[in-house]
Amino acid sequence: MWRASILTIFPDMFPGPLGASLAGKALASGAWSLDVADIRNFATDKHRSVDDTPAGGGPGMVMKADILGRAIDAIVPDMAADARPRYLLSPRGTPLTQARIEALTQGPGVVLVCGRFEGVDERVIAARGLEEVSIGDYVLSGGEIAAMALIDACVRLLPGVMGASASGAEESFADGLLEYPHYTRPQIWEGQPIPEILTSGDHAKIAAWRRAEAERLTRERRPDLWAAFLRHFRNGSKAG
Ligand code: 6GU
Repeated sequence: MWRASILTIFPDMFPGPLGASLAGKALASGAWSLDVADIRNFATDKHRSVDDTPAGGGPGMVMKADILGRAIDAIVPDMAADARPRYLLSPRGTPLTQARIEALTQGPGVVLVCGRFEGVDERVIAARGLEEVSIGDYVLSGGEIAAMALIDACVRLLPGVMGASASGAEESFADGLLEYPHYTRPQIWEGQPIPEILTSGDHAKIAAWRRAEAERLTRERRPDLWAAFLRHFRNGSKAG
């Protein structure tokens, strides 16, 4: 079973939204499993402190290598036997993409360390092989919400979770484009009709219209994706 292990100083935040909706149903039905460890349980002083002032001075606090190291060792007792990648959620990380999410769902799961404070002692990141990943170019107060976003993106791709809605194939990013616009009844809403072509019954024309709209939206909203699309899917080795 696909297993997500979370290390956090806010264990009460989980499962949170992952206990509801699609991910929650999949969790209840055994499509994936979640375990959450409280990093504070691995502190040794009477105040159970997990952070300390930064070496060299400066603002904020740094998560201690000894405490986090022990927490990781408890959750992953045999690193050689546990093939799950170990991620540190951090705005400093490399960006999470749909391709990375898809690759993760092909494996046995993931270990997620939620950073807090100004950062995590660099030595434990290196010694426990933590790969830093980010969910976007903005700063969250901690990695917990980012961890939930990562897990949600993975779980919906697990076998059986999306069921009949064989979506995957047509959604945003699947072919490097944003999704085309959607419409449903009523036929006219606030004076605006559904685009005529969608009610024409001509499936080839509908597919061509959707493709053109997906390309237009990608060009207008995401010039970065559009450039990558032109490189990969037109001039590159992959087929269109
Ligand atoms: Cl993964 N963590 C935090 N704390 N902030 C973020 C982030 C992660 N991704 C974007 N901002």
